[in-house]
Amino acid sequence: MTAIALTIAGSDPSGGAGLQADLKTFHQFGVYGEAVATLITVQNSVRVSRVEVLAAELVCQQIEAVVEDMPPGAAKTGALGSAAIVHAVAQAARYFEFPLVVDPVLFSTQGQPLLAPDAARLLAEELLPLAALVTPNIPEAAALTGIAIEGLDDARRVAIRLREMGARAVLLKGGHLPGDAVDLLLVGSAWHEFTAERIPTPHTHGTGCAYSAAITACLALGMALPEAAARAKRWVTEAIRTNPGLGRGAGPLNLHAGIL
Ligand code: PXL
Repeated sequence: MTAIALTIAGSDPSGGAGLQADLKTFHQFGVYGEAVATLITVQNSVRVSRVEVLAAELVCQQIEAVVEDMPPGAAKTGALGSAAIVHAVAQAARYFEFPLVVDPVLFSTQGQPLLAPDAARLLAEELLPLAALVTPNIPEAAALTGIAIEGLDDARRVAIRLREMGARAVLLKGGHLPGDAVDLLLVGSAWHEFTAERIPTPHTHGTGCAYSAAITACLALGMALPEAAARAKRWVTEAIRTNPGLGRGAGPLNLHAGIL
């Protein structure tokens, strides 16, 4: 049977992040990809110059259209743009019969807001309790919980807090901390740790998108969460290591990297 994965995310016309990165990642894992657009960005590897958020009701209709006809085996959210879209996605997700990965995108790689400030609180309240997995990086986890993260001990406390806020599992990505990129996965009361050496490169545009999309693809293929996350981490590390060096700023990963 064909495995299907759905992304609900923003458009990055440079193809390195957002729904374009998600679709390429699904494809690379041999999974058929569906994409619901939430917002359109104008950006390249140097700057984001415009963000146009779509009407929540248009997002809602897109979700209904694909889910009723070709329901995915797993779905993910990326940039959601507005409180109205967060609410609409949460309303739809109550009826999902497949796991939802929530990548709580707050900012673009260059730091432009991709979610309105009032919407971050709504995301925590309405979407986290529906998430099979939430995948924040350090700044996102700190913003969602209000807890500063200076090292792995803080990170563990924050992961526990995000579970208390309703996510069934938490993958806290430690790439913003100094040293190796250590990611903590908390599933139930079980901890898993994924460590990769830091790769010195400016070309990390869309890393979070590709990582959460790879996990979503693996879930659609029927893998359990720890295996899905471990595989996705190996793949995204290889994708950063072999990045094609495109663009004058923060360029994309190698989304053609082999599955390890
Ligand atoms: O990587 C976060 C992200 C998500 N969605 C869109 C983006 C970015 C980063 O630039 O452009 C559309």
